[in-house]
Amino acid sequence: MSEEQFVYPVPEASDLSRWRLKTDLVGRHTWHYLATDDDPEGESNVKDWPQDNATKFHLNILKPADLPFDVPTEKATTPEESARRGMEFVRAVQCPTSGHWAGDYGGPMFLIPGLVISLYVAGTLEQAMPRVYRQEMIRYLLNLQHPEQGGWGLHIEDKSTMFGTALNYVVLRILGVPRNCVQLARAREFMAKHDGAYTVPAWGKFWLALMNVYSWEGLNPVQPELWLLPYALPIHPGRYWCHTRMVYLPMSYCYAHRITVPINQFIRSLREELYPGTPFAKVDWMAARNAVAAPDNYSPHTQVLDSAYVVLGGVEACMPPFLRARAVEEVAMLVRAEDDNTRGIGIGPVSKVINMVVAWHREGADSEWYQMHMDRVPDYLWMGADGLRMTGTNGSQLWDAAFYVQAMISCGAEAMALDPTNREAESVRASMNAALRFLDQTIVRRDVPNHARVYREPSVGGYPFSTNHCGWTVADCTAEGLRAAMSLQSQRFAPRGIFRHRDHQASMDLLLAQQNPDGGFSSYEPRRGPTILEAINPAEVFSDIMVEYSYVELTSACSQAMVEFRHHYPEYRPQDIGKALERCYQFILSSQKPDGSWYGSWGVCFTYGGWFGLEGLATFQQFYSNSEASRRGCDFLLAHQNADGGWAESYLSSSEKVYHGLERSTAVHTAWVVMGLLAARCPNTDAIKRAVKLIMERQLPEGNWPQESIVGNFNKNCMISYPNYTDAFSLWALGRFNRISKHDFDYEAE
Ligand code: LAN
Repeated sequence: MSEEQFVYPVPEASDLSRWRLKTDLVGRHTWHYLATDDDPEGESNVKDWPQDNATKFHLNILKPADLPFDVPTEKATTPEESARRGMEFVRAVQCPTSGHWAGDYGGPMFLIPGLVISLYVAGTLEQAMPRVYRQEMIRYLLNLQHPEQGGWGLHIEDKSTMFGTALNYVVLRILGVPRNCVQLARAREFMAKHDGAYTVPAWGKFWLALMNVYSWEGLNPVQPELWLLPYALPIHPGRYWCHTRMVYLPMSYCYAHRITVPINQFIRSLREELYPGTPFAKVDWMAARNAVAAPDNYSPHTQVLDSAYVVLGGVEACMPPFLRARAVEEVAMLVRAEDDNTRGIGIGPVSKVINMVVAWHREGADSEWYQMHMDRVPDYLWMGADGLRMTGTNGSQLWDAAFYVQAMISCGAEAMALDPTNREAESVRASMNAALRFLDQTIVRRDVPNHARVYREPSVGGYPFSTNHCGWTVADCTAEGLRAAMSLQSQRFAPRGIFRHRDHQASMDLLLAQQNPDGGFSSYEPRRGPTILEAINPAEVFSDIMVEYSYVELTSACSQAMVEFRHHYPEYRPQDIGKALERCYQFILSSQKPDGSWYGSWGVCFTYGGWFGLEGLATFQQFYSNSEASRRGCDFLLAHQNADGGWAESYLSSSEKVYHGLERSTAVHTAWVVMGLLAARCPNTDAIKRAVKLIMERQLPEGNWPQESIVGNFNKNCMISYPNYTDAFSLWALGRFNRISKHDFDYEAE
């Protein structure tokens, strides 16, 4: 490009002291920028709404003086003291209204584009995101541009990919960054190296088509008629993994209508920018359909998929209009049902924003339906020290709360709360009771209306990953929520009757109904379709997304919940639980790899899987001493212990499915392994002590633990942040270690 180039100044951070994180009773969080006496931009006024510690912490501006305790200058010298300090900090940043712990659930880099493009299409960008938000989003994206490669990846630690680069490029342009700045020139260079944006993967093609900078001709068919097929056919979309079907559902609506924004000067310019060297009019759209840039092509098309697309392409050319019309009505009905059932939140960030386009297209931006969506956009926005991002769900509220609760109980919260001489007793009680109320607000107590008709499972008794208003329940969230609720409710200081016995029993009923025929547990639903459907996985950048699978983590979590439940309710469905447990056991054994490891699908990676595998075996009284599987599981982990005493894994473990250690251990990976080894009653207590020492060394003076490498994963190839893991798991590992070391490592005495 011949234009003069300049470095676009990365926007300065807005005044961080003017941001507020608001949480309501059910744990919904939204970020607000407040006006000051001198500057009316923003809501309310800073004087009327003080900034709390949780907000300050998330913005990285919390000062020692803000904390309700004195920050020590020396590191803790005993694991007991380390745990006490950690708990003190955690209580200080618990959200005051809801009783949960908020956190940045960012990481994926393909979410902002969906949101910004949808809002642009509907003409509501400024309404949804006032100026400061847009500036903060630009800052975030420019902060995350790859320093050498010049683009963006699938997630924050990834190499540059076409998916990340083409889409975030368009976002920056929509947000007002001029084309002739150095940063965008570098992104264009990356795209040019990979044949221009027409090699963007399928979901990218979709977003670019909505923006009128990709031809709908360049997309493989996404036909709504599939929804009219008999459910008995394995290919029926109602059988896909819920996230996949909820994304393809509104996508098929947009495809059927070939929704696109009108062409204007800006779009014309984008068309030039995205396809350097090839004029837009000359792009071969038929060839583009299956063109995917090399760095993106994680799950290449199969022969089966390509052949299916040829057939579907032929069908599309002669689709009878009456059939299309009927299919579109069916799809619109399902989209509306999803929006109503989740109050506009949706199951996830991708389907939410495509549903938003559907609502706008059918009823307009002023409609109550579209405005319900607008109201829920802030639920997905998270303000951090490095700018504003979109999150992977509307938060990880329930999931994190369940871990914090279990961690604190294991650290001896009950004894602390009941000790009249302990100056922290009252604060511990208040914190735990607030968490109990949060769990009570979050359990789902009704099914979705007419659930089978809209391809939903029953939900009563389940816990969602985020909030009750989202309402999609997840098996291991139910398991962890149930464990946390049962143990909190039975703390001697807990208010009685927050949960009824029937609530816990309903959770167990739901779990029992969710076991797969192979004995394992999958994420949201029992598997509905055959795994062979993976042969038509169209997403290119993810794998194993077409149907549910059984996972060792979920199976282990559900087994642990069943064992604890049986302890509280020995009379309730003992036979069913016994049988279910036996099948879990078989699944956990069968999912172990020959080298003794377990692949973790939702955390990075073998340390996560290993923790759940060992913990799962321990629920069946299978330990290092009496179980070959447990022994091999421990030995695998021990063989990867770092010189510094801990463990750390790169995200490459998840995508490449082989162990990729990092030299510098992290507190989270180390804590997972410590818990696994303790559960297995591993006799190598030296290894465990060294690991605990590392966790203690990593603790910050305030009592919390720093963020290290990214530790969450989904669909094998994408990573996601779990900032609350550092404190929750470090504490949990310390708590469990302290109980054992108290007994001089006599595991039996525990
Ligand atoms: C999550 C987050 C939590 C996660 C666990 C509870 C940890 C897991 O044990 C079960 C699966 C679950 C619920 C899960 C499923 C997939 C999610 C929702 C995510 C990883 C968060 C984001 C991701 C979602 C699919 C992201 C949007 C991208 C698409 C490919 C649609």
